Amino acid sequence: MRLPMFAALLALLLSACGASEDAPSPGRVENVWVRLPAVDGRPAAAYFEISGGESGEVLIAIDSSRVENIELHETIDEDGVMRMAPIMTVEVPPGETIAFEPGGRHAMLFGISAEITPGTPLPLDFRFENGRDTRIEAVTIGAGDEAPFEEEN
Ligand SMILES: [Cu+2]
Repeated sequence: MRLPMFAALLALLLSACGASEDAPSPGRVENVWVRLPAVDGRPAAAYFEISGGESGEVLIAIDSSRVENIELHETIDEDGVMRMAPIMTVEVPPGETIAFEPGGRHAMLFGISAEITPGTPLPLDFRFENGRDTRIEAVTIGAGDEAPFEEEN
């Protein structure tokens, strides 16, 4: 009678171990902030950091109920002329962090709700290729305000 019980317990323990191996810790989105436009109707820009976790992450989109359209952009230096180009996906390798920061990659927010003023949290839904969604309340600041998070590089 005792042996089947032991076997059942062992099976339970093994399946618990298996579960943790199948689900490596996911990446994270941190330090999310939005600089609102100086003039109403202009786009805002969002900045953040994404870590890849143990398995790596692929960011495919950002949505918000308060913004009509959000695009991912990179900044390209073409013979000293800076211009923006859309990027479709952002691949974050395991253990690495990719920063979206002023002068580099950023998310462009077109048609932002007029109710969002500096200091109003703005919900952003980060969508990943593996089907995971993460909602973050971004910190919003005015056009001339200082960035709210220290840059760590
Ligand atoms: Cu842009």
